[in-house]
Amino acid sequence: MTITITAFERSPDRGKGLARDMRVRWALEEVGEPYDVRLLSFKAMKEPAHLALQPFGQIPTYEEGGLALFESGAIVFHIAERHAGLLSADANARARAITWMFAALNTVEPPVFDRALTMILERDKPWYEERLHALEDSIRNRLGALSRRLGDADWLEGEFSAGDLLMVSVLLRLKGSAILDEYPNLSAYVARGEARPAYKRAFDAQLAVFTAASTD
Ligand code: GTB
Repeated sequence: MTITITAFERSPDRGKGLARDMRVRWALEEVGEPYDVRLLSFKAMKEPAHLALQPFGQIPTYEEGGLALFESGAIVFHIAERHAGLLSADANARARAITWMFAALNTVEPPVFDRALTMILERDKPWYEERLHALEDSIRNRLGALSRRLGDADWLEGEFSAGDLLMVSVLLRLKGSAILDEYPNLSAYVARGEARPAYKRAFDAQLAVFTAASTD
């Protein structure tokens, strides 16, 4: 059954791989599933055809036969459940990896994403510096705990899992920032994720979309 996902026709990140289709592409590459991509303009994302798939008018979505999913975390979980390679066969190890998936999206991503949004949307506001510092404090709080837990391990729970895939995807938003550099083991963790062949294939595929759109 052909898998089709949606992505930005022209990603505002200019191909840096920060949009959330990247984590879905990466998961599909990890498990070796081919996929098609339907590219959407911002306008098309708000039209009924897409809203029927994604009620909030966002990317990514995932379609396979009669199944249509939205929410990148749910999509990665679905892929990990259906295919070997992202969740252990051992029930406890699997449950721990799923816990890290939730931790990535519910505990670490919110302040990381809010910081990025604040830097884009609130730079001219009188509260900008104060809000940025508060968000950076929250991020440090999360990264400090994550760094202590990871220690010198390669991955969060033994083998690479969907938990690592989502955690690295979230941390990548901080790449190049002084904050991530404060935690050398997390910087190395992110670099290990990026060095995975599946990550590179996914990254190149989304970059090719941006490059093609730029030469139109
Ligand atoms: N919780 C949902 C999920 O995980 O799937 C959130 C999906 C979401 O935020 N989608 C964004 C979107 O469609 C794209 S990824 N936005 C358009 C809209 O809401 O109208 C978020 C994103 C956007 C842009 C960048 N960037 O330019 O760097 C990075 C990430």
